[in-house]
Amino acid sequence: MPLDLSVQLAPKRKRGLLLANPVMTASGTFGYGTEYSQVFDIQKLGAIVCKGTTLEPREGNPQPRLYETASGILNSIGLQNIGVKALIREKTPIWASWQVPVIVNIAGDTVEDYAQLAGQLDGVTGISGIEVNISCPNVRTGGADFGASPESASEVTAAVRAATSLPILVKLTPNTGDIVRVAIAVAEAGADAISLINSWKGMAIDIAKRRPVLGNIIGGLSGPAIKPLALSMVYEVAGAVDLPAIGCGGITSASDAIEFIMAGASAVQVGSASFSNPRASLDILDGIELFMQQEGINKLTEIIGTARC
Ligand code: RRO
Repeated sequence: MPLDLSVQLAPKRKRGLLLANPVMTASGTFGYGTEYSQVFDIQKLGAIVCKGTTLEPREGNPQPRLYETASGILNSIGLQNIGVKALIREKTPIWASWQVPVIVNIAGDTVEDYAQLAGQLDGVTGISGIEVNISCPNVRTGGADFGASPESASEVTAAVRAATSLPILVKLTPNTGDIVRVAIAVAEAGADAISLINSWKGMAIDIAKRRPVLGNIIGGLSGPAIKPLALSMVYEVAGAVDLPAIGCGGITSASDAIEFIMAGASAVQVGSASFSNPRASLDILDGIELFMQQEGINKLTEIIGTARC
């Protein structure tokens, strides 16, 4: 019997967001998908989430913007992106010919920015969903500020909900007092699924220069260093909210991905791992299939949340 790895990420929406498998790429680590299509067959993935997109193009933060840490990576890209108009003009016609669904990650300075972005993307062929980024640690205005409180997270989600009929994922920040309360607020405001987590605030200092390493001083930490932290947040959020959770944070192997799924995630996003192994997402998918074969599991949904106590 062929394995069924499919997952539904927007069960409450008419059009839904059905993925052939649970392996997605994390925003900001996979460009627009086109870059990696030269490297492996990206059509096999569950979904691709593109780089955070703003109303206007952005050049990003001063260099250096990346720094490797123990089991992790600090970034302060600062939302460098081509802007929504170029994205619609140049990228969506390519995505429209793909089998793999593409989800557009959006970020704004104001609630109105998010609503405008969602409105412009609504109905564009080649876009299967929107991921609302209320968790970028590297911008002066907006970003993680919106994800820090249930009230502002709810306001952004409601504005996006009102502006589009596309499925909405909301990506949460760990840099908040109570991520569960934020998750409940965005669920009530109309999110279809919750992605968690974005990077943790972090920094490094060059002791010879006696200066911060990153041009922006503080950045976001991702990679294996944050995996146990992300996993516990996914466990808690999945237990508190009746929406699909999408686990993200240091997933490098199939067993990492399966841990998140057993904690309650319906899907996973592979981020930093693609930097050291561009095929990491596909390797993880292959590993999940192998695990299912070895364990006699026919449907991936059978193992979602099975480690919950
Ligand atoms: O561009 C970035 O610096 C960035 C973004 Br938008 C984000 O959501 N998460 C992150 O770690 N970096």
